[in-house]
Amino acid sequence: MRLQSLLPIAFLGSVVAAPVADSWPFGPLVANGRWIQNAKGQDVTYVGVNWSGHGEAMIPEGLQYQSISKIMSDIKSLGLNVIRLTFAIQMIDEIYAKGGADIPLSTAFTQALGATNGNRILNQVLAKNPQFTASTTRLQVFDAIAAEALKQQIYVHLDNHISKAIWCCGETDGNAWFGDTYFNVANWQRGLKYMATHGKSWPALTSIGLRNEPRNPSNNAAVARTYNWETWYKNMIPAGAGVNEANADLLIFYSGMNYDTTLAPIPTAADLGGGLRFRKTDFKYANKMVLEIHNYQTTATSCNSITSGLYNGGYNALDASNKAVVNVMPVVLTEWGHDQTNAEYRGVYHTCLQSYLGGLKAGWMLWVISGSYYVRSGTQDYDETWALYNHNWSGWRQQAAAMAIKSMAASTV
Ligand SMILES: *[C@@H]1O[C@H](CO)[C@@H](O)[C@H](O)[C@H]1NC(C)=O
Ligand SMILES: CC(=O)N[C@H]1CO[C@H](CO)[C@@H](O)[C@@H]1O
Repeated sequence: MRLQSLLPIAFLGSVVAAPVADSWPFGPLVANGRWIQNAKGQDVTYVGVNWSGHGEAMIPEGLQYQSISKIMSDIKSLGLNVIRLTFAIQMIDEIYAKGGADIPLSTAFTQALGATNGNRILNQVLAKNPQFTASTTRLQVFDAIAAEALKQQIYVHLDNHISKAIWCCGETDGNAWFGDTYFNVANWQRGLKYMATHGKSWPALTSIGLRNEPRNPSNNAAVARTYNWETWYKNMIPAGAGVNEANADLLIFYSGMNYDTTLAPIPTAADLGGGLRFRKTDFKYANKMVLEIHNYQTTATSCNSITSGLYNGGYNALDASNKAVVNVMPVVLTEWGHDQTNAEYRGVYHTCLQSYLGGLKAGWMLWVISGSYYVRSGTQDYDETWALYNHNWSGWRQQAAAMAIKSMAASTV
């Protein structure tokens, strides 16, 4: 653990303030029954936002508009305690292809936005974040975010969002399922291990999601034939084992099928096909396993229809009183969200999740903080109406909606 590995530094009389197990984040975090807990045995409920870094530039969004420290303090001001920081496997593939060297920001922006715009955005990033230079690498930006997260005591949850760095997610984007056009399984496992290992230098990093929103690769018949729970198990289990081997401190998040809207057979250890059943006690790192679910039933008119679907789709894992539940585990809603420009923050969907998750004291991460994207689906400086931030990341898009998130955070933790 960190304390032990840092002892030699202390004996050498270093004045460097080294992270120790008795300081925040009091890690490593563990899964104990339905709770995530810190090393002091206290329950930790994640409440946070997505912050993507898996787009074409493979650089966390918004840095041309705002400094990392201000973004973090704005997140903190809402009472949020975690960022879901997304990355693309392509970034790690490129690092391997260059013998371990990552690409500098100048190249990354030019490749993603073209020479003129890439250079312009780079200069804006350097103006807002003067700790960087044109030769700072993408991974060094992730490092800087993780360092700021430590400073402001915000947990970092890394998420492998996609393989090829593009807007996610669709059934025909080539990233849908294990073995799909861009979803090379060996590269994926390698990339996860790389980030888990690299993240050992980020004390704020407490967990990692193996893969965002597995889904039916509907334009790829050969791969679509393997779209089932058996294949899910045969891929997710080795990937999680690899992460645990690379960095035993991390919680490992398992997302389900149909865009991670269902993990139905997992809590009850139902037959997955091929004689397989998910039993957490089969794994020596069972105390690192967490389930993650997404929900976007934004037009629901009844709260019951949302909560019964959530319960049967995986939230029953929280329910130790349910005799059918074999795997009692933490469940985190790592994505949900809605338009931030209208009154949806007062609607059925939002208020339902607020009361359900608040009642369960179960964690969540809102999609999304990003007021705009460097580029999304071919449009540069794309405006994100679902974002907490306004377009230029200078303030909340709608004050009342942001305050609804703040009160939801307060009522969940
Ligand atoms: C940022 O956006 C806000 C809200 O739309 C606007 O009032 C402000 O002038 C913008 N700031 C800059 C520097 O463009
Ligand atoms: C910051 C951000 O946009 N994060 C991701 C949150 O989830 C959605 C849906 O998968 C992604 O598209 C976003 O990129």
